[in-house]
Amino acid sequence: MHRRDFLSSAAGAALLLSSCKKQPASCESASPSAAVDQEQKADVTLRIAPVLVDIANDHTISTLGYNGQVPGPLIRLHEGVPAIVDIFNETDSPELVHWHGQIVPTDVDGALEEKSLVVPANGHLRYRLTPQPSGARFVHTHVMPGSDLSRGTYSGQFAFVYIEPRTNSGAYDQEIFLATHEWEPFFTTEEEEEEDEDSGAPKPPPKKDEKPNGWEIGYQRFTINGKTLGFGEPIRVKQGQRVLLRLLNASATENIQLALPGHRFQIVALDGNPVPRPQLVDVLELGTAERIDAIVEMNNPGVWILGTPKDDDRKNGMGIVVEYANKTVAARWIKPAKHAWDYTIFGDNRQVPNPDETIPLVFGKVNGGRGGFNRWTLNGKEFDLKYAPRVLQKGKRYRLLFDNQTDDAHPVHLHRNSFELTNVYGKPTSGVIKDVVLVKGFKKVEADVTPAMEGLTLFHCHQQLHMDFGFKLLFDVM
Ligand SMILES: [Cu+2]
Repeated sequence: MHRRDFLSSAAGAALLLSSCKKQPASCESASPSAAVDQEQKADVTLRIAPVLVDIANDHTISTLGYNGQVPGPLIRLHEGVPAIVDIFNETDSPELVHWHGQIVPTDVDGALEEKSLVVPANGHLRYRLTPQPSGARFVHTHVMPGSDLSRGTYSGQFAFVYIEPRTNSGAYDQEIFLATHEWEPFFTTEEEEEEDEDSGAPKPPPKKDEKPNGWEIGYQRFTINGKTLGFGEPIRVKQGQRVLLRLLNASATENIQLALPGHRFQIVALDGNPVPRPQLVDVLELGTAERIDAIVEMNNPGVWILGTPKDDDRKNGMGIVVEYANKTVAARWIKPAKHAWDYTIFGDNRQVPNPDETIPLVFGKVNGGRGGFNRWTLNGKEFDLKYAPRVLQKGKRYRLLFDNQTDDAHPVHLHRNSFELTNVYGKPTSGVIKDVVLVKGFKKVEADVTPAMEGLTLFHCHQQLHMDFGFKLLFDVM
């Protein structure tokens, strides 16, 4: 055993021992790393290291990734079956590996604010985690890069995690994992236009003494599974097949739409959780870190582009070719009709229980001015570790009232829990279980959460620039 192996596992054990002393009853379920045998073979091994990604014939990206590839390897785990995880950090900076969408103890969740175990620079970390719940999850770095656009979620540190359910679900002929990501980020003062302006409430007039909007992020290259449109293998299908697409928006900052001309998507799960009412849609929308499982019936032979409706972004790579057998024509794109994504069409009309408590969360923005960073506030406050966490009681039902008083869309994420959407833009709903919800400018969403596990729980906007500059809040579940 290397000395630093010993140090990292000793640090983990110490952390767990101290939490065990306080709460002996929860010790067993919350002790993923306490008794990990260092000799046993790991179920998952991640190596964080520099990687070169050929995203086009003539274009290579230099970034950080998992196991020398972007996306990292597909990780398949079984719900409720403990897995030993080995993480090797071959970089000179400490790293955090976050298991997004899983209900796991704080020490392995991979968030600094939750005091999770850190993967030391040029070091190693080993722990055990029990995957839950089943469905499409993912793993990504949780480092806060601030103004350094080479690190955090701007890098290639992301990989699919699929947690196999205890009972199998759904019939399909092919299962395809697709992750979107953008490259070569740069600072710009141009504001991103929203695709479906019709869903936005009228903007209040700007205040007289307000500074102009601060930095936004633009990108030069766009990829699906690390390749620009037309580079790399197409998705090969046969007429009559039912193809299950498991889509992930692995962007640092972009919310995206995707369409496949001549075909419709049957949405079967959002953020890995089956929806009460699967529905057919023409255009998918994915906020940063959102996942969609969609079945496409291949009944329109030809060669098509699955891509973003934004022409510039598609020309710069955001798409992948879908090719029917024995079809060799040029890939076709047809612009889809404008489309407003509506989470509630997948929900049902069940009366949801009244919450034990409601928690208003007002999103605010302080413009940074040209050459400055906008600051983001929750209930008027920028995140600061010095504030005491907001205490929640395990097992109680809380209603989070997201009130977006900014002109930006925010894909907000709650760690170590899933929530149930109960009201979206004024429409009541139920049964849609998610861990990220995209709250558009000047809109309101309500979501209920019943915390399942004790410990610190981070809430934040998943837009990297927003979470880096204030848009975070810490809960503590007792
Ligand atoms: Cu945000």
